[in-house]
Amino acid sequence: MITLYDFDSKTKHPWNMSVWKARYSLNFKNVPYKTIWIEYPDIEPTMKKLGAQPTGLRQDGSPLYTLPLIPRGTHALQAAFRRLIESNMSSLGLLVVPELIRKVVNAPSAEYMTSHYLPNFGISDLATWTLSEEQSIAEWDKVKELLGSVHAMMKAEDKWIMGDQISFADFAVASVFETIKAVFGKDSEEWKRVVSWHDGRWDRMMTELERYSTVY
Ligand SMILES: N[C@@H](CCC(=O)N[C@@H](CS)C(=O)NCC(=O)O)C(=O)O
Repeated sequence: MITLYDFDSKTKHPWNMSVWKARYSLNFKNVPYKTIWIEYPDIEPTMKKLGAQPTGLRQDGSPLYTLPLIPRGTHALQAAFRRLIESNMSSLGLLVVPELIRKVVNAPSAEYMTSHYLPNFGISDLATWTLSEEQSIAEWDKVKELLGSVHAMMKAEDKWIMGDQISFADFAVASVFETIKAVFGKDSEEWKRVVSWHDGRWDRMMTELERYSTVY
């Protein structure tokens, strides 16, 4: 049986968009798997023990080990689409990372994210840091713009990015929504606003995808 390594949290609900893509794919393909929950500082030792390779390099040149962990090939088109989404995630990062640290993740991951992620956003002290109303609107606008670029690639009647055909690209987009939902909550203003964007396309998509979002 496949083991899917995911990030643990206080909510005991998966929040990480990278891992959500893998979960959606496994559920969609009906591949049996079991989730194992770990903390950020445990990724590297766990992967080394399993003999898994690092997925990239940190800025200082040292190897970077990341989740999800289950080796898998991906079609070039899907990979390009995923890169489009991921290369434009800095606004979402600024909106969600501080909230993840404050509310969602457990202490070991909160510490890890504080030292490894917050400096990328220029945040030195989360206790005193807040995002102004104006900044928040501007950052959400950028997230909307990114999703709008996906919406613009699709015809109004298309249910999925490839038209009638569901694909990994849909899971990559839905995973972004899963992170927003996990961080702000499904009753939050933030969630209700984002799923209503682009004529309710995302609300329909997330409702359709509920059947592939079970956490095993
Ligand atoms: N290319 C990978 C990227 C995965 C990735 O960047 N994971 C991050 C969390 S979003 C991670 O595990 N980071 C570990 C760290 O920062 O030490 C994918 O999307 O599958």
